[in-house]
Amino acid sequence: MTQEAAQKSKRAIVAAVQLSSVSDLEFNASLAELRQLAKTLGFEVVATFTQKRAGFDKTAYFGTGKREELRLLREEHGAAAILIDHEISPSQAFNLEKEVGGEVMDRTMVILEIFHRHARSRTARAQVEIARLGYMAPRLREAAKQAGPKDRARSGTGGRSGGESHGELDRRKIRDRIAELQKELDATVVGRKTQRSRRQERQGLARVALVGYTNAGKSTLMRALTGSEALVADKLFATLDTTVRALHPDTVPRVLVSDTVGFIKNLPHGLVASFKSTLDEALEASLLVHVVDASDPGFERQLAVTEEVLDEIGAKDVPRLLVFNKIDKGGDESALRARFPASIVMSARRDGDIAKLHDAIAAFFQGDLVEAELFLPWAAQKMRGEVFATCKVLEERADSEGAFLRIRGEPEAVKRLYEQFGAGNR
Ligand SMILES: Nc1nc2c(ncn2[C@@H]2O[C@H](COP(=O)(O)OP(=O)(O)O)[C@@H](O)[C@H]2O)c(=O)[nH]1
Ligand SMILES: [Mg+2]
Repeated sequence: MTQEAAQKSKRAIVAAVQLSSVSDLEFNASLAELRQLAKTLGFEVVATFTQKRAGFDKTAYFGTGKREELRLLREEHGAAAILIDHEISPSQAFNLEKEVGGEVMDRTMVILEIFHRHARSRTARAQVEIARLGYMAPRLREAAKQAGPKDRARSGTGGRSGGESHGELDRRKIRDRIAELQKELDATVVGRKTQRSRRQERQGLARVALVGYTNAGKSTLMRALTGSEALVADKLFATLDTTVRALHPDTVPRVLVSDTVGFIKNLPHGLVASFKSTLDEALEASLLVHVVDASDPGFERQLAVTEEVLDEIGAKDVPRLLVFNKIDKGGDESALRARFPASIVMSARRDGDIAKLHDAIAAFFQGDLVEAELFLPWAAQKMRGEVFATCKVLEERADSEGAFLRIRGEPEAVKRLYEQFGAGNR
């Protein structure tokens, strides 16, 4: 419904009421996430506007004086949209829009719009459309009510649902359409059984999907891994299109990388099913690169939730590569390496790290990992870090002179270590 082209580089203000029960930390994290989501939709966030309040204003979410302030701020920045960090009622949105101007979108609408653009499979598209229609229905009702009985020509708040007319007719159409989609979904439950074979069929194609929470750095890594930086700079919307690109520099076999929506910390309850459906594409990958923001204090919970949901949608047996990103910003590098020895701890800001990730992905598909036996004398124990960082340690024994390690890794890395510490050098 929304015209993507029309939203190109639209300026937006992110706005929210902070209730007294909500800590600054929680409030700011949610705002940061909404800014990130807005960026995903192609908005340029020009300001953040907040008010502390005991409750939301029933009429228009913000209090009277604040509404006027927001109107001035919007005009000052020439912002086309106000993004509210809560789900607000149709009448609140309508009234706020009337006073402040521009288009008011609440958190739910922003997320639905992102899901809509990412839903690829038939199931996902049906699932997301049901959620969108369910969200739209009361808003159309409100718009029809506001327009009055005589003028029902304009419906849909803010003109974002262009094309709809005659509130009542629309409502009936929506009901019918939801029923139709639901039927389609029920039918595809059977189709799910064939999903496994579809996956096997595509296994010939080397496909990687990046999964993980919003803001973990998936899109950044996607760009770095596929060398599409220039393309993105030129074309603001590049990340919104079906993002499937080949690993760069080229590999044999050619590996295709795709980006996913990303888990959302503050996901409205009504959107859980549609979110999961957008992860469908993860099922078609032969490798899931699970990106975790190592600098986020809540990363452990996020990691666990991601794994749980992936299991739930049937991706349990898709191999994973765990990547702790943003280590330049924070996080305990050695603790992570010790706890997750098979993971990659890195920063998207370091070219060398990107190369390492690129090679690890390529190696997965090349299946050319080699094994070797090393002997690290006690005097060379400081090399342990490198061994664990570049290879998987399959076995480890120690004696009075040092440690004996059986490792598996990329030929290059193994060769380098073997030349120095090959068991024969003992
Ligand atoms: N410091 C630091 N910032 C990063 C790193 N990777 C990504 N970012 C930043 O984190 C933010 C979110 O990245 P993005 O790729 O959009 O995350 P996505 O939501 O997972 O796609 C952006 O501002 C990036 O520039 C990293 O390794 N270190
Ligand atoms: Mg992204």
